[in-house]
Amino acid sequence: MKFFDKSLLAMLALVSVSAVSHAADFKPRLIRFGYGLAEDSNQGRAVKDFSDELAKRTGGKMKAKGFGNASLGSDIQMQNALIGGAQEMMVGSTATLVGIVKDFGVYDLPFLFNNEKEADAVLDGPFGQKLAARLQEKGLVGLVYWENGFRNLTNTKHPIAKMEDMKGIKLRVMQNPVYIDMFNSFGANAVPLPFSELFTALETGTVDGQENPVNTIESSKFYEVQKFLSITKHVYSPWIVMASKKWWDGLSADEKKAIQEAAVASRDFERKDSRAGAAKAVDFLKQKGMTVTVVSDSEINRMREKVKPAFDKFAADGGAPVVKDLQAEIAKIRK
Ligand code: TK8
Repeated sequence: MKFFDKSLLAMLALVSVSAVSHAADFKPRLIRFGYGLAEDSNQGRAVKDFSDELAKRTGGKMKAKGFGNASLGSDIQMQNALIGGAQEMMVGSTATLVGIVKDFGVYDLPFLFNNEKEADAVLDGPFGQKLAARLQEKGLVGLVYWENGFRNLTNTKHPIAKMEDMKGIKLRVMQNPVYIDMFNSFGANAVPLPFSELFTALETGTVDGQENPVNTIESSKFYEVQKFLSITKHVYSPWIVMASKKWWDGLSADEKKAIQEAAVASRDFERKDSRAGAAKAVDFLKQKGMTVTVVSDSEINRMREKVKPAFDKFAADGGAPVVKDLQAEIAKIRK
């Protein structure tokens, strides 16, 4: 009996030692994951999904807590908090990264992608990965791209069916020169503002309109303060999930792997969720009283022509190589 006890103990000890030596290296960690949209949005649901996926992979040791509604700050404020190491993770528009890596403006050039499939291929392929990797030297780790989506216009003044209808509309755009040039060239008065100030700006009439994917127009309740929706799909807008490089460098290899895997899983979840939501959003917005105008292909082509100088300006400002790379990549995908 005594012998049995001892050998059992020894065996247990051996088992537990080997279990420890094979166990992945996870520390208990709380990740503050900030985002700009409502909790009940495609962005909020995907942050929740990331958090579940990460807990699953780390036996609950690594926890990501979502902070929605820009409660940790606007996209740009959060980028800076990540760089400084005061916040661990965020998701936001690639468009707001132009102050850090100017070439991110390339995704904002209008009418680049014909559909989501092309966007996925570019973003997940070598082009998107190479551009994301350039954030590292600036203190950010770009993990995956999520879908924000094709952007459409809303305003309070009148239906917009053609470029001329934008004349004089005070239109909030993201803080990004490509957007400013694009909408000014269409005849609108582009007003750059952080997303976190947008609802109030629309409500108080500081601006007449804005442009965002239909999912966001729904989840941010812009239908409460906007009457007219025009389907223009002028830009396919990506979101990018990022981590603070300062923080990332202190993680074990296992921890990094778990985050990367959870990020990829959340990306697949988010794209499905966003696409399902976008398919239903226009009907929802009509029910809420919005007047919807589908801008014709011939009017879109006129906009495409009109906006060429904005393309040329981006290229002349040092963007030429990245535009060329992206166009070559798109051409490859279309073949
Ligand atoms: C949310 C923003 C938003 C973007 C915008 O923080 O600013 O209009 O489309 O999704 O990143």
